[in-house]
Amino acid sequence: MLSPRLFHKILGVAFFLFPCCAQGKPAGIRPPPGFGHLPEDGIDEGFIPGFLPLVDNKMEDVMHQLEHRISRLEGVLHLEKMITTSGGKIFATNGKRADFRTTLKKCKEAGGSIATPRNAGENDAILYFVKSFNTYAYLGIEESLIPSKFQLLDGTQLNYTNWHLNEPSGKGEEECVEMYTDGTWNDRRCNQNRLVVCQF
Ligand code: MAN
Ligand code: CA
Repeated sequence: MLSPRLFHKILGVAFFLFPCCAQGKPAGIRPPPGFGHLPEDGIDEGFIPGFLPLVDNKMEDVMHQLEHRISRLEGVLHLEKMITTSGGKIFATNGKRADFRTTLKKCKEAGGSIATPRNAGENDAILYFVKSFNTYAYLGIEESLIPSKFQLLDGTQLNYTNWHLNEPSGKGEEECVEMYTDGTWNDRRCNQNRLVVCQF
């Protein structure tokens, strides 16, 4: 999983390389006094024609270096089966088990949320971890106030489901949802230890 430390390291590098952005100012390097042109109001803002392309090239260089570094880090995380992607989402696991509440907390602490499949592709991405760790995983889905009616954690309706045959079966007794090793879902009590899978 992309740990907060790693994330902060990447941010740290970015802010180190772009100190201007860390202070919320637009990127740019001011040329020395006397080299600027005069804008409409006649006040010298210190612009040198032909200077910005140099800055742009440097920026592009730095961006490529960052992209290359991030893609190598992603390579390591893929190799270790800690991340996988689907669409724009990154799914990640720390390979550990936790109950539902602890999983929510762990994912939030890492800057993400519990894995919530919104389509078959995302379901497969989560299934990849469930299979490789041979451990069921809780999903970001819960029973609503209406027994056997499940919803996303923000209360919105499910547009995609993959229930196992004859599930959900708990009728108010099983408020969480776990993914089986075939990718199908079962409603289940929230106190089991399941693989922690987050999305970012
Ligand atoms: C157990 C639990 C239930 C599940 C049934 C299926 O009792 O995992 O959630 O519905 O098995 O037989
Ligand atoms: Ca069930």
